[in-house]
Amino acid sequence: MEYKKPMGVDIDLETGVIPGAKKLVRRLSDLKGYFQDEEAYAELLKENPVVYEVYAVEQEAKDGDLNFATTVLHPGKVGKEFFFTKGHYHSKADRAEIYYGIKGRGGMLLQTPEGRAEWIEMRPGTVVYVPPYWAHRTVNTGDEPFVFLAVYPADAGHDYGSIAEKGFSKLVVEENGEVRVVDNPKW
Ligand code: M6P
Ligand code: ZN
Repeated sequence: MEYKKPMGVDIDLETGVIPGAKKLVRRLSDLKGYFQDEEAYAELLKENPVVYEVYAVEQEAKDGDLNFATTVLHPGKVGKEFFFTKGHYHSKADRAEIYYGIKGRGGMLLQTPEGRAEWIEMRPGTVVYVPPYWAHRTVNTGDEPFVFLAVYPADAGHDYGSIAEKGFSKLVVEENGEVRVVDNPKW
């Protein structure tokens, strides 16, 4: 039997960086078609801000092993809609996931394949359980970076397809200075 070497790493709780992790950067241009307000999108695209960064420590995609990643989701809006991650189902749809809030404010939108959506607020210390089969997207509703940790099966995979096409049945927007979860008119 070959045993893998155990490890411990310290997440920088201010920046969300995991030393030695693989860094992925998503800019606004990577989220084409995701936001409702196309005019506001085109305007902000001139700056093409970084929307989020992911620091991932991933294993071979084998049953039983675990990956973990931090996400640093920057504050911002496209029109009324708060910045969010793309959101995905798992390629192996029955794989669950755990999120843990580290810094900033936001929440998670979850959705079943039938389009039933749930919104869960997250602050530092909040644990969110993503059950099997639920798509999940995080949203920054604050004015500082929203940082969280995710732990997920190494063989879960990311299925972006249907969310990229149709989005979620709910939107998270700012209306009169308040955070509102409203129906997606295009759903
Ligand atoms: C979390 C995890 C990652 C995911 C990342 C960004 O860190 O769920 O697996 O990649 O968020 O989310 P997305 O892939 O939907 O852009
Ligand atoms: Zn996931």
